[in-house]
Amino acid sequence: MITLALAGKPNCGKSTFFKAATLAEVAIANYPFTTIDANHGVAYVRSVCPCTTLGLTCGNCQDGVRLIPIGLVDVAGLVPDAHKGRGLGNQFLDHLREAQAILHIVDASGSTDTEGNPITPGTHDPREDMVFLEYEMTMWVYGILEKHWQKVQRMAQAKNFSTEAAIAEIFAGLGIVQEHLLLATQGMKTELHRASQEELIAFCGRLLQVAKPMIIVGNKADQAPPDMVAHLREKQVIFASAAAELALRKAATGGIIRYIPGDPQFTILHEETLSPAQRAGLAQIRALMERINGTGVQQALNAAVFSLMDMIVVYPVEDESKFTDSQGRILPDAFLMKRGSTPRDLAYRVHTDIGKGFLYAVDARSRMRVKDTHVLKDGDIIKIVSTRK
Ligand SMILES: Nc1nc2c(ncn2[C@@H]2O[C@H](COP(=O)(O)OP(=O)(O)O)[C@@H](O)[C@H]2O)c(=O)[nH]1
Ligand SMILES: [Mg+2]
Repeated sequence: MITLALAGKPNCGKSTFFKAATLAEVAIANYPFTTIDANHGVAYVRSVCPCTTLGLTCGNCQDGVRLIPIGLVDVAGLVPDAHKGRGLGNQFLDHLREAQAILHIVDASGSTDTEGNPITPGTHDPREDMVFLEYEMTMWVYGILEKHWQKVQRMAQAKNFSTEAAIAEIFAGLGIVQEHLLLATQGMKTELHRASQEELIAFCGRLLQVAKPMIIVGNKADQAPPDMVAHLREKQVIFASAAAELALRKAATGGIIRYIPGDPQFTILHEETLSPAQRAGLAQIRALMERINGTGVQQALNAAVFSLMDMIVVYPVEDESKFTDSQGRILPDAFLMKRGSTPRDLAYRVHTDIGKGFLYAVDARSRMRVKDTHVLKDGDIIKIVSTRK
């Protein structure tokens, strides 16, 4: 499963975001418990279910909104010098290992200092936090590399020694592969094993950019001063209010409103049952949603998976005429796959054996066979024909 990490300094709203994102209204069959432990949960990306355009009711979506599970990690707050072991530094960095991409939560209201202590709203510039998080992460990676560096340099004297391969091995636990290293060394003037400390640190920064891509979420948008909003917009920040999303998901679970995560607005179901305080709270949230087009929580999750990681959704089926699995369930699975994936990749994703026995695939919509070099599109419904079951 794809996993995203919520990173940031203390009190920027990571846990609120985590709670909101993992509070599912519907327990989806395979994932009845959305919170695995205090820091690990199941969140969802939102997609359009193909069943509606096929004139079917699949039972796996809510009015055509398909929620596809992803893992979410609420990471310990990061403070300056975490890479030197300050605060919960090590725990922070351990959590990052598990994630393929990062949502950096910043406090867009500017009401917390660098260490996360409350201060007068609007007095801290969250752009500083963006620089500092990148620095801490880079120095952490560099710290790991530095420990092995002398050995790498010694070994580089030998023939046929690949510095890239050695570094890939050092970082294997971080999910860093050779491809990331090739991207990070592109354009380097010096051979990697001869790089200066400065060059190595820069290399570590690039390595992180490719191996752990990041988007910035400007949380507490409900209290963000307009000038800060303008500055953050220039940095492609996605604005959000985790607190608003949490309130809406709770209200939806309680039957007070109709709201599917990611909707630009909500509908009050029983106006007469609301207390004046509830009514005022919902009115504030409504106004915020008009300003930022929703609460931003689902938008951030979707942006991370579909834009940053460039994933698509593919639906494997066994009966291509009925769009079902062998038990008659319509569109039972929705898989997130890297854009550029082929039917053979999908076969392996369903099961290694099915991948090994892959013969060909059928596009369920057109009922046509597709080549195994065919590039899957978002929303494809595919039957795999394999010699193995
Ligand atoms: N105004 C506002 N406050 C928020 C929002 N999200 C979180 N908070 C508050 O920020 C404080 C810290 O939140 P928490 O989730 O514990 O932050 P963490 O330390 O990053 O996990 C709490 O008082 C939250 O209620 C938001 O969207 N708007
Ligand atoms: Mg927290």
